[in-house]
Amino acid sequence: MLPKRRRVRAGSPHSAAASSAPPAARFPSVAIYLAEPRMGRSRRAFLTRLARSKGFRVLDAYSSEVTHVVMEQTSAQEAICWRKNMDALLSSCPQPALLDISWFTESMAAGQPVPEEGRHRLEVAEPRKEPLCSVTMPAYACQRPTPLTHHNTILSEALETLAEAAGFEGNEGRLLAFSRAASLLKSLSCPVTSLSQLQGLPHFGEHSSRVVQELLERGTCEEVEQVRCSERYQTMKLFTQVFGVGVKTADRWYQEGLRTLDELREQPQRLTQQQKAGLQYYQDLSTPVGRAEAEALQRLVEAAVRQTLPEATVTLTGGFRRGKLQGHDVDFLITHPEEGQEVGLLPRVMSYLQSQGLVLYHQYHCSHLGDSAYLLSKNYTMDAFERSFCILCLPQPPRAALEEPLHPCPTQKAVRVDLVVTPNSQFPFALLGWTGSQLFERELRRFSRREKGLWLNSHGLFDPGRKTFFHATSEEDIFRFLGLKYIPPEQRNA
Ligand code: DCP
Ligand code: MG
Repeated sequence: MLPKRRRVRAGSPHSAAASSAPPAARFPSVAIYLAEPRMGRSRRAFLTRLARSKGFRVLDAYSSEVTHVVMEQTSAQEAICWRKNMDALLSSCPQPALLDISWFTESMAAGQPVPEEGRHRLEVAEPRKEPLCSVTMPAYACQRPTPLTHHNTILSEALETLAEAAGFEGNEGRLLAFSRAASLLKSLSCPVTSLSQLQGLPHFGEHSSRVVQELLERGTCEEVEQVRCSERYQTMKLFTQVFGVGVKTADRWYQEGLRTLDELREQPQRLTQQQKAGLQYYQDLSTPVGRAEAEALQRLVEAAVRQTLPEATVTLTGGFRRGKLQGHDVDFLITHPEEGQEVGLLPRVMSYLQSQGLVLYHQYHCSHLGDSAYLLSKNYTMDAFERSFCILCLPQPPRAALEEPLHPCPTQKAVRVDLVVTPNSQFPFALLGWTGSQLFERELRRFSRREKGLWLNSHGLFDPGRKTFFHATSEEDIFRFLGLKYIPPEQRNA
């Protein structure tokens, strides 16, 4: 036993012996480090001795053993920054608790470590990792904004490949399931780095989760790679890219053993006029249309419309209205402020374009607007507007003389263009219906029917109970009728 005076000193915070030879720790799971910056050296030494005297383990140097960092007059932001710098010096990353001096003084008073409460912690909310919370992620794509560029491209593209492949097999359910999961990823405000972040999100079934997990762990997904390399997927993609060829036709050709475009060209008797044109201009039509080209085409169409009916307007819609920089075609809506004036407009516009030598191919469909079965149809492909599916010839600006002198410079490019004429009263519905994306439209119609009991298509919004149509003067009106927050076109890239 120590002499009396010595014993007092050993227990005293002023004891030199206390700092040089710390007593055995009473609380082995707690290793405190007192961070000096605001505390100052002498106060730190005093507090160290005090804590040790009460059986706490206080480390002189920051190391991976530290479990509790105590700071004084330090903001949470500074504390995290400090810990980051200190952790950078260590090989492992201990992430000790960052605590205010209040935890320390309360623990000293209690003679034991007190539970760490929120008021003790120097923590700022770090980017939330789990889960991304279904409350903020509504189930329908039309209820949430989806930007063009997002944080999860690799994941969404993989799921979209599986959706596309399912579509090639005619499996609509699977196509929708993968498309909805992909679309959800596009809506997230941060990159997914762990599968747990997707917990509770709608549309994330077992299969989509497995694909995401594999991509997160290995960087690739075997199933997706197999699909991408398969003869079936590649051939179906090739054939359905031909203007006028849908999944059913492509599948029939595939079943018959056809694999290349040359094989198709060898059998012209089996091709429609549209497919022949599609094959003839395949090279150009499979090259994406740029925004500048879409705008140049708009000027050509506007000039033709002005010649025919000066007050009529031409609106660029489809993917370009959603802000896309490229597209597979260019979609235009034509209308006139005075209802009825637009009737018979399209054949005259087409004649004018033809007289200018701009039409390589076109297929005209007359209006079925008088047919109410069309107007109430839930099938989009039956949209009843007067329209023309064309291949227009876009003159190419001449290149600089020195540019690629060995290659002849193309003077024109074939571009797929859809011209659709709508009566003014249906214009907001047509605009909403033709702006897309395709999944956004599908979800909007599903939401209307399921959640609101209303039927929406590109002609109008119908209340089957009251047997009345809603009158809208803008897209905003339609969102309002449906009780939806307005989503601008550039956020409809579902
Ligand atoms: N549309 C639809 N359902 C379909 C086809 C089209 O709802 N089955 C709508 C939504 C599309 C718009 O018409 O966005 C135009 O069709 P496109 O096929 O031209 O699609 P995008 O313009 O969106 O894509 P891209 O940029 O490839 O042309
Ligand atoms: Mg388009």
